[in-house]
Amino acid sequence: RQAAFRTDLSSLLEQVGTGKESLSFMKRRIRRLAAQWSTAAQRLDSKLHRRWREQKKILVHVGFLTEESGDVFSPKVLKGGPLGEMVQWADILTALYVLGHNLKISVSVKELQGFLGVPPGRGSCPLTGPLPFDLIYTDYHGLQQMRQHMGLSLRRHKCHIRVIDTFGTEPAYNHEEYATLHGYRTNWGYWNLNSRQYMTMFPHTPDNSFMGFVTEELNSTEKRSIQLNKVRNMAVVYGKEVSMWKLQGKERFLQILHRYMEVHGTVYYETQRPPEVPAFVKNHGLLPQHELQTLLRRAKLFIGFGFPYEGPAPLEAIANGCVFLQPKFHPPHSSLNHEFFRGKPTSREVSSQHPYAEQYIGPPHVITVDFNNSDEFESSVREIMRSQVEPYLPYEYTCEGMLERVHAYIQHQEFCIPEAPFPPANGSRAWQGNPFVRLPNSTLLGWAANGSAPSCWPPLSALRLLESAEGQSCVDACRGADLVCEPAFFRFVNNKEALVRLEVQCEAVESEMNHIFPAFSVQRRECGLQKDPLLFSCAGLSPKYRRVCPCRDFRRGQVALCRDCL
Ligand code: U2F
Repeated sequence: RQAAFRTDLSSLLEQVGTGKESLSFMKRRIRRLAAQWSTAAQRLDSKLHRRWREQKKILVHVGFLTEESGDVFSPKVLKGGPLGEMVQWADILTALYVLGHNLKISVSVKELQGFLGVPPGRGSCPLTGPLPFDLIYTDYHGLQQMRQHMGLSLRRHKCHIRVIDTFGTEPAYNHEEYATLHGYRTNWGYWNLNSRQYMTMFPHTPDNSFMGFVTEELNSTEKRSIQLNKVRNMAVVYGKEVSMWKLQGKERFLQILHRYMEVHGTVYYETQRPPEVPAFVKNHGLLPQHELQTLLRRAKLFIGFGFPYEGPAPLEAIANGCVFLQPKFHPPHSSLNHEFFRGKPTSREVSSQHPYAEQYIGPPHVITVDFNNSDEFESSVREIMRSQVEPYLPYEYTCEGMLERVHAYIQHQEFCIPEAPFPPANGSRAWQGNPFVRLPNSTLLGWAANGSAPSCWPPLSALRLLESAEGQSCVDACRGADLVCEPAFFRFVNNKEALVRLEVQCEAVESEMNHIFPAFSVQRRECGLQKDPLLFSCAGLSPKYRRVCPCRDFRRGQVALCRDCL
């Protein structure tokens, strides 16, 4: 069946259900953004030239909202607790629905069992028949619940699963045996999925797929009126919960800020003003999303104190014409040195409160400074007050951008058919000679487009082969060449021909289970190829090795997609 774009969200709203504050928050958001989604659907439809798209049967099981997982989030919705996850799930549901798929939504184990056709009361009874869905979107809690209630059959069906995973899971943590043997085992990882089945909130490591969420977009009239109504000396502090105001040394820079600006906050409180919030701060209490937007439209500056990490609010502030001022982390925060990231299945180093804002947006919208340096802090505040900054929203965070990306994933990502090893064992015609060619930019090697290139998504024409420096990951090596690492291409560069083309001297070529491979050591003339495709990792790095990196081009403002990816 063909999927047809939907612009009326009323039946989605009915499907979302009631009885939890989190669901009410999600429904308010869906309603508020309905008009934007509808315009985006029409635009994407014509961009794709009304192309035929297959309608998929999709189950969305939101594990963290189930009673069985403890549902710690719902009671905190009106009390300053995390809303980022709710924002993202609301947007995922809307995107799938607007794209025209056949959707079932579950927020309890009972509903999950009902949809999967597992008889109630026979919790561990495996699902025997075929899976009644093409795709299941869930989270780590949901995966656990499916393991309990689908039993052995989970293994058979897991290629249909997509795991919404805010901070991401790196391949070394996902591979059960490897994680156990090499100290990467955490409470979350080790599901042996294809790492691209994990879908993140921001484009962290490209080993995972970037799902994202949306931010409200302004039309030109709104943008003009914002420019007219900006209050030059108005700052809003990022942090809706008191604990976010406990940053060490905060008094000092709040005082500096207060010397220049009127400081506003949206901190939740019950009866009394929290002592952590200085008296000069105009605290509005926790605001509904649309009122926060109104506040941000007047403000000039949105300032972070270092927590929460990587939330949606800075994008909303920047989209409403604020400058986001945030602390640089030196050394970077990670699962090795910070409580919040401890036990998360990633080694990613977080260089500031919001690395996406820092790396993908940057000045003049985002200013990242060392908050311990009072002079630098003060001059940034002064500079921001003088600057003229337009509202800005990266395309990938617009409704159209999210629809485009999710559409591409649904139509092209395929994890159920095993990817054939490459080069093929029997030396087929596709593999004659060395398929790598030098591209005009002399450091780049690409794949010779000779018509017999194996089929793949992203298309192989996007492949660019690079080597990293010692101690550098492929994430950084590709980024340094204005490209992104593409894990789907590892199988095409995990071979001797790629090493030959990179002019590597190998005394021996080992094939090993090691998340650093393919890689080589110049000094020791050792080369290593990857034995287990599950361990292909853009994120992996080692001071001893240079990585062999499969990079690709990307669309400006839509890093998840290459030029020929749509
Ligand atoms: C992030 O979660 P948070 O909920 O702490 O992220 P925020 O950036 O604060 O914003 C979430 C939403 O809260 C809304 C705002 C954002 O869309 O519009 N909001 C509001 O409605 N009223 C207010 O007064 C203030 C904000 C992240 F998303 C999670 O994944 C992490 O778990 C968490 C911890 O790092 O940070």
